[in-house]
Amino acid sequence: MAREVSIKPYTAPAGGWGSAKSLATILLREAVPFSGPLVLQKQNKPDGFACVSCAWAKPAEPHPFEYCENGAKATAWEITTHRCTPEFFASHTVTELLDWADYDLEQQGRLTHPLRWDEASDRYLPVSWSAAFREIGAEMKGFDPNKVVFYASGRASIETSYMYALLARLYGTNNLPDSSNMCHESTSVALPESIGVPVGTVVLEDFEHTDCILFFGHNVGSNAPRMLHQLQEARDRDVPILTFNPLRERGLVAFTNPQSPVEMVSGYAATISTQYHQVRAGGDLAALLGICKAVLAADDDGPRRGIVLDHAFIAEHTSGFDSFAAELRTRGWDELERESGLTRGALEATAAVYIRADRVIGIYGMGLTQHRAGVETVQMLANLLLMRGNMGKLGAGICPVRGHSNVQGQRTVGITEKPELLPLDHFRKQFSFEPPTEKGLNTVEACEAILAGKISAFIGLGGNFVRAIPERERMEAAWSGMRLTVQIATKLNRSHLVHGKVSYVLPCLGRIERDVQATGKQAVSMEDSTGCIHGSVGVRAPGGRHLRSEPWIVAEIAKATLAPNPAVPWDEWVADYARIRAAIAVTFPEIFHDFETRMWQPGGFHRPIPARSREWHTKNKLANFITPRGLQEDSDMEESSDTLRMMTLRSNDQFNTTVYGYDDRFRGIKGTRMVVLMHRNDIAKLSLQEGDEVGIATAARDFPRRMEGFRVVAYDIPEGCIGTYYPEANALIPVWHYAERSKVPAAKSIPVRIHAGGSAAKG
Ligand SMILES: Nc1nc2c(c(=O)[nH]1)N[C@H]1C(S)=C(S)[C@@H](COP(=O)(O)OP(=O)(O)OC[C@H]3O[C@@H](n4cnc5c(=O)[nH]c(N)nc54)[C@H](O)[C@@H]3O)O[C@H]1N2
Ligand SMILES: Nc1nc2c(c(=O)[nH]1)N[C@H]1C(S)=C(S)[C@@H](COP(=O)(O)OP(=O)(O)OC[C@H]3O[C@@H](n4cnc5c(=O)[nH]c(N)nc54)[C@H](O)[C@@H]3O)O[C@H]1N2
Ligand SMILES: [Mo]
Repeated sequence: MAREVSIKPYTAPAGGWGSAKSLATILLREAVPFSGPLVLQKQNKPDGFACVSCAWAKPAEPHPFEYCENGAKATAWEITTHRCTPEFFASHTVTELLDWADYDLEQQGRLTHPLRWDEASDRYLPVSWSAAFREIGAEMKGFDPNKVVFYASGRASIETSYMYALLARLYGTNNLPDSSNMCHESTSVALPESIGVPVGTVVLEDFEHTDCILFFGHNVGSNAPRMLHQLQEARDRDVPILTFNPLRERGLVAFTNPQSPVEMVSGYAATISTQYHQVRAGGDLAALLGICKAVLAADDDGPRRGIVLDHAFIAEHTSGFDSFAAELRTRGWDELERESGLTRGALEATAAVYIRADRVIGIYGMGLTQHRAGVETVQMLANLLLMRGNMGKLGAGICPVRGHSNVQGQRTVGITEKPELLPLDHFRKQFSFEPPTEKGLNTVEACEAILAGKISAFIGLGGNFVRAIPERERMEAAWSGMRLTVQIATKLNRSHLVHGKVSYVLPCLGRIERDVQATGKQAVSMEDSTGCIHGSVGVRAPGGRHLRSEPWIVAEIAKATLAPNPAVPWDEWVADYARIRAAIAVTFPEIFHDFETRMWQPGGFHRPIPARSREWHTKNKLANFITPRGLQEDSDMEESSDTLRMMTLRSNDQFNTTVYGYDDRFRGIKGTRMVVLMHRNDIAKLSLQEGDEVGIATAARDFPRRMEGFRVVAYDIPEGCIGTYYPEANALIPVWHYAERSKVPAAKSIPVRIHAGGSAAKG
């Protein structure tokens, strides 16, 4: 399909009329009938469904339209009237579909039938549910449990996730990688050491009391737009927002609330960021260290000597301050300026605002976690907050912005490769079995094991694994070495087409659809980015009569695979999801006691976060200042004067690997995703022109990967940094290029070289 490409700067605010128009386009594209908007009114409401897009918190008293442009797009994507039927599969071989773009695959609409790959015709053919489970069970019985991978993408409910994790453990493995291994695992490793919790400490109420917000590496306007309401309200109270992002993201510059008629008509736009620092990709560790250094210097000397730091808090609640302070004093500004790409003056300006505020929130996203030093960088943000006691008080704290709508909840109820995080004793007692204690594979380790030919089967609870991970070509080639692949999904994607010798695609209900089981209509639950757990009920008729709920599919795989265990009542659980919740409450009583009633409280209920009340569940029972070993990024690759640091980004028109369309409105890019955002000086240095097509090659020894067909776009981005879109550019990331301590692929700084004269590639 030829698309018109247009690239020009976008100057309108985030939200506003652009948002309204974009939504109308998608409703039309998904052929969602007039009732679509009625469905949207139930989005994020106490009696409705939790949005299937991002994990941002839902207020107890929702706005009449508690959804954003991108949440509405995600809804339209799920309730689409397009269907991907057996007729479609009859007319295309799998090999043929491998040439299709991600957009075109998902645009076929909802999967309608369980499918089995037929080797003779190279097609997916419909299969009955019972035959599918019989065959999957027979295959599964023959494998070594540690050679099976149970992947989960962060969308499935708490109930499904609990069952899925239990299935893997009853089967005998902790191989439970999930999308958070590519996302906030850096947070889950960093924060337990710093403050004794694996999740953020901030809840919505804190936004009403904060007097300063630090905002690192998250594109709120596209990826958690409902948070713009909290940011706008804070700005109405004159709260400064200090932003660190290599790109000037529209949503962080200005916002018009599309649900405010006055703002829409008057063209009013709130200024979001009061300081905007275009930090170098991967430069946040140095930037944060510089801010900490300036805060310490203000306490050492000057008019506020001795009163800048919260000395009482540091003495009573923390450990490691002295060696941290010594480190700050040793670091030279030259080094910090070079690594962060920011001036000492800029970092001191942030410190000056920070020290005037009493209640500070630090927010961050993938710009911090997807780096070699992702864990250390998150810990440095915690250090900065701890210096002035900005933990465990109203209006202050740390706020990782989680990705998928239930990714945090999945980890809470057992989807993790790390058995030490679980109450194994409870599992033993509750289900009379010995849970495996050997650490399982996370996402990167699963990739390595698949590449090494060590994995027999891959089960996917949602997601699009081969598109989301690094090093696509090599991974895809290794994939077919697996004996069995099973994908539980709503729409066709590439991970279904690159398949094992025996392969099934099992179509499931989405969260927006009514789920009726033996005892009637069922509800499910999710945990949002602020540790708040709430119910969700589907409101729409199922997209097809062969679709089944995720709990049912998981239970059927379990029954077909495992020896019967009367302590695990799969059928009773499926008949009434309240029984799954009752089991969850037995396994995790501190978090889920009275689950059934509390999930329907307005706004849901909060899991306990001890750091909120200055209880530190760390090894030494104190909050810890953690000093990083070094400031350099990417010691694993060839960074030199002729390399550029590539960040892989999301557009405003995608949800992860789901491409809704080819426009990135806020960045002024229309009709293509094969672009490379570059500073003008870098374009000139390489004797290129805007609009040229170039190739990009990874700068790593023994990794001769080059991709062609990127169109040069001059952009407001620091010199030496470039931006491309995820997932297109994933082929350029080596599997071994990850955050050292969390194994999150370092997708935000890949050293690369640009070559002129690439030929056109598919967009
Ligand atoms: N509509 C929509 N919503 C989504 C998603 C989606 O794809 N579409 N995905 C969901 C998921 S799973 C997740 S994890 C989140 C992702 O949401 P984000 O955390 O926003 O992730 P990205 O879009 O990858 O972009 C990260 C931002 O970090 C900036 N950045 C890149 N490198 C650096 C750096 O080195 N330092 C700093 N300070 N900034 C940097 C980029 O310019 C960009 O603005 O959103 C969730 N919500
Ligand atoms: N280079 C680079 N790579 C990245 C990132 C990056 O920023 N840069 N980001 C990383 C991050 S943060 C994440 S979270 C991962 C995302 O990785 P994944 O979570 O694996 O990928 P998604 O694109 O979210 O998965 C989309 C598919 O999920 C299925 N699906 C949708 N809804 C449902 C449902 O309700 N049930 C079921 N069973 N299936 C459903 C559909 O079939 C759809 O095609 O990618 C990571 N990869
Ligand atoms: Mo994510």
